Amino acid sequence: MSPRHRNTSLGFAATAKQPGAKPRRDADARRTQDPAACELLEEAQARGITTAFDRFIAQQPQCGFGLDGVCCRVCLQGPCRINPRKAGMEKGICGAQDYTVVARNLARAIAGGTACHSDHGRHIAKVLLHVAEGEIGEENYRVSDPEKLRRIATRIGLETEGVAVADLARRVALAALADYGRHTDETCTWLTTTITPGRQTKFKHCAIAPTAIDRSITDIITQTAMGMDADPVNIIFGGLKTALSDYTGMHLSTDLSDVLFGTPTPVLSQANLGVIDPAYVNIATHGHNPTLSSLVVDAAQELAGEARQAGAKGVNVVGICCTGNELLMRDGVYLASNVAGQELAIMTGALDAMIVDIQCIMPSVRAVAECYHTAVIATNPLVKIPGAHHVDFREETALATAKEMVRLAIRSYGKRDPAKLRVSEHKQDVVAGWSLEALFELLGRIDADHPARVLTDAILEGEIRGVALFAGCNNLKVNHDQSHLAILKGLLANDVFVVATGCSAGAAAKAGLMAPGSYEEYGGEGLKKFLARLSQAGATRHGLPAVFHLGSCVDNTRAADLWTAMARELDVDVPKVPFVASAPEAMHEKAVSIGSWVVAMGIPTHVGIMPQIEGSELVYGVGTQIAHDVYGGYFILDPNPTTAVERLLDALEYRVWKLRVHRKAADRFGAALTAGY
Ligand code: NFS
Ligand code: SF4
Repeated sequence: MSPRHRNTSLGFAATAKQPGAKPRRDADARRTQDPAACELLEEAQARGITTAFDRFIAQQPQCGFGLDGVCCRVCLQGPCRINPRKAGMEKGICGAQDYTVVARNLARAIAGGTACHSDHGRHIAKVLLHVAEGEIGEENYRVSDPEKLRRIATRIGLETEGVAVADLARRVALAALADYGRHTDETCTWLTTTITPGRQTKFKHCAIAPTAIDRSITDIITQTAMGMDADPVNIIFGGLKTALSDYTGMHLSTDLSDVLFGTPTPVLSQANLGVIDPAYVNIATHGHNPTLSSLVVDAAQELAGEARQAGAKGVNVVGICCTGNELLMRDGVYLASNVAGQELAIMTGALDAMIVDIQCIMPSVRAVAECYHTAVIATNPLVKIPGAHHVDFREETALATAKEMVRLAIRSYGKRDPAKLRVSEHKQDVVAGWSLEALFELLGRIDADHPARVLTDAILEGEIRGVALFAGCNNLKVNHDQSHLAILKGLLANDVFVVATGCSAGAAAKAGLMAPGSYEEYGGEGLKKFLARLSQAGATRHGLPAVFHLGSCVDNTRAADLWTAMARELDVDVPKVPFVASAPEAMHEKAVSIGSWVVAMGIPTHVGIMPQIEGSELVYGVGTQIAHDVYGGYFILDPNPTTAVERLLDALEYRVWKLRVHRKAADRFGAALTAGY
């Protein structure tokens, strides 16, 4: 078994305890790699404003039972804290053992993540349905990519010939909604129609193919209640079924967002807090759902004149977290920050409003805003923040409501305190917008009929070593962005083709790893050669980046489509594809559910923050070893970026070596490549 790690031993808290360590406030610079965040943490110190960075330290030491996942609060007899080494504490009051409690907590985290993503997907599907039925006016939403709509319809087996766009949109939306509440035994449509036949069989054999998203969430909560399942392996299988529902909800969310808002194409923009320009009325959209933020962008354009009357140059919309990624991908909207920097955006003193929708919004933004003029506006009935404005955002009146919020920001602009301006100079150019379609267009310059083959050929010929997906959050247990950047740079220098989503993409963007031409600085010789070939094979509007921005967290399914396409091209199942994933700073329950389905799909998955499973050798072993035997994917749990790079490269090398050996054998004996898992 791998050595155990405690994140706190790596974090700042432990450093501060060393003899002679500087007092905690002066050491804030060591909490982040981001130069803009560093400046604003100093500003916070000067103004006596508390941030998440401070509260992390105040929380130390965190409870060991919680860190190990052995604290059970499932029933009111608890909390029961399990300690196998202490007589009388080996079991909870009901007799639940460490492995049951750890597996239960893990499965419930997967349920939480799945609920978040699938709620987001359901919302998008309902908007599409209401657009198709004419209940929402054109000024609010419309089908922006009818071609993608047709491709999706064909994929899920709908007749498209001679069917009008609105009718097709209605049928596709209804098919998506059916994946939420089916009562029969068929597997979710968005799962079966997007994965390899090998994965379909595997999921059926393990009985983890979900029939309905909502059902699998209810099932796992039931399965993990007091007095229900005590078998950790059965609980984990239940968790994986829920995680595959997560995949389903995410995939349909990405698909239908592309239909409504357009499939991203390469676009030039900028990232980091320096995009907040004091000459403009600045509005940050923060959260996840593009239905709100995309309308704020429209409203901002329409009301630029009113902003000018108020003395500003116009309205500047910037993004935070995944709604920022959605806008960056489609409209080239500036990305201000990933999740850890959300409070810091307010401390520039030039943010006039922060409009939030769902997920990853720290309640503290309101408290920080109290020291400034920034209006915090919550918009979702499930997200109310005491003291913040609340505007009920409804799709039928979306544009009107968005305008109302932009006007509020313009009024707020007039209340700025010049003495509090702390504008940052730090920003980097970014070329984003790499939907799978855009990526395939790029690869298709070399082989238009087989874009995925361009990647697999380059891997088999040794030009590049494989593909890596970077995903996930920031986690204040470690230095902000440090692990993202260290592992990204390590893999790039070793010729790995890298795609990124979510806050990991944010880290790459802010650090210049998505700047046009940045591959020349960060890529190893092979990767440079590969990307230069692509670049020269067609007219490039913007230079290619080192790291390709695939979108928000729900867009991790774009990466899944990529490894599925590579598997098809190689004529193998996913566990043989040289593809790895890494979430260097996983934080949210959503990261737990994503990591779980990525592993079930057959991908070696690094996580740089120890999940709360160390209290059970059994559960730890299932995730890191048994998963490999069953699914081909497994977790690499390693908070050390240097060894993480080595282990990810090893995983790629092993797969490439195996492919080459099998290919030789297949050529020699005329056999198929698909033997094994
Ligand atoms: Ni993903 Fe995006 Fe960021 Fe983590 Fe939160 S914003 S959905 S959960 S923190 S990557
Ligand atoms: Fe304790 Fe069992 Fe209740 Fe959990 S379910 S709190 S272990 S009695």
